[in-house]
Amino acid sequence: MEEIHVKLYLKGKELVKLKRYDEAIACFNEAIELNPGYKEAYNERGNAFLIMGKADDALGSFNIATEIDPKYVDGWRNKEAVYLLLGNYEEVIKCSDCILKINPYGESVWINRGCMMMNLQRFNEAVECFDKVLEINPGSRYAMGQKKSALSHLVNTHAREIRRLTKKICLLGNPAVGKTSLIRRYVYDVFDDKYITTIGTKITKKVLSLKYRPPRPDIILTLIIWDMAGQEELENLRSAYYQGSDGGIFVCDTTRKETLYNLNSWVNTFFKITEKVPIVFFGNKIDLSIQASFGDEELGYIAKVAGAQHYLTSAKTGRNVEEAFSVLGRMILEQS
Ligand SMILES: Nc1nc2c(ncn2[C@@H]2O[C@H](COP(=O)(O)OP(=O)(O)O)[C@@H](O)[C@H]2O)c(=O)[nH]1
Ligand SMILES: [Mg+2]
Repeated sequence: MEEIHVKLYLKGKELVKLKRYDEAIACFNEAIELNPGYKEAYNERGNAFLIMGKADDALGSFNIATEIDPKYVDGWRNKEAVYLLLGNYEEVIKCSDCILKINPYGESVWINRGCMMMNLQRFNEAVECFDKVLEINPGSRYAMGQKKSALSHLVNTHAREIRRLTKKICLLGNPAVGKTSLIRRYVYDVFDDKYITTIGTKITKKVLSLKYRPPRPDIILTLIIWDMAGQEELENLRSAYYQGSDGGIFVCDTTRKETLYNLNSWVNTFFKITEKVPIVFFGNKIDLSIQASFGDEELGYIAKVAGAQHYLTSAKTGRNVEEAFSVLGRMILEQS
């Protein structure tokens, strides 16, 4: 016979699957009332809050879970994910420290920590992390590549003045316009798959090296690209997702006119959360020109009204993808 609090916990998990988050949270609350030390219930309640976009409440739940059991790795992982979502990278590192205290041989934890150090431009520490990975798994090509890249950053710093910047951009637009495909086309360096399941968001990075004529220093720009994993419809999640963005890419599908007309409403909700940051419009799937329902002129008009540049792109053939992303990168730099 399962105890009542366990039953409530399992029911809560089922309700989360059905996207009935409020009811799920009520179940977890009841389970916690019956068993105040129920760390798993706190953890799942945190996940439910997170899916609803309530990052602070989620953090509160995960905090209690790790207070109940400081060796509760799932709780630390989720806390790490919230901080990543909020862009608080220092706290992300603190969480990974705690996870590594519990399990010093977690290869993926060291990899993530190394990537985070790269983003914070703490290249010495990044090298240490990738060395750890190589200690655990001497054959890791990924770690070898990352270590080499961290070392080259260290060497280059001494050779010539370089500015390093990290900027966050979001891709927005109706479901199925090609946001995920565009990112995949543009970025090969998958930053961290782990976070998809927890927060419905995928984060990838692309490092751009921009050369300028001296005395202007060259710039190494790390774009952290945020992609919603099919959660576009979740209003609450969006504000957490948009927070702290330095630029936005608004994507429509040239074979579906309604996706063009929706661009403005995506821009409006975005600018409610962020400051006025640079934006670019992509008219994607241009390879399907036979099925096109609008073209450059219409996209150009709507972009102009919003004060954005525009590109016709194809994630399938790669047409204009690199250029369009780079233009946004340069626009962000002009502003910083
Ligand atoms: N022909 C063509 N298909 C595309 C292009 N970009 C995306 N797709 C397809 O459109 C569908 C939705 O793409 P996805 O990237 O998941 O869209 P998202 O929901 O905006 O992230 C998938 O079947 C893709 O293969 C493109 O440029 N050309
Ligand atoms: Mg997608």
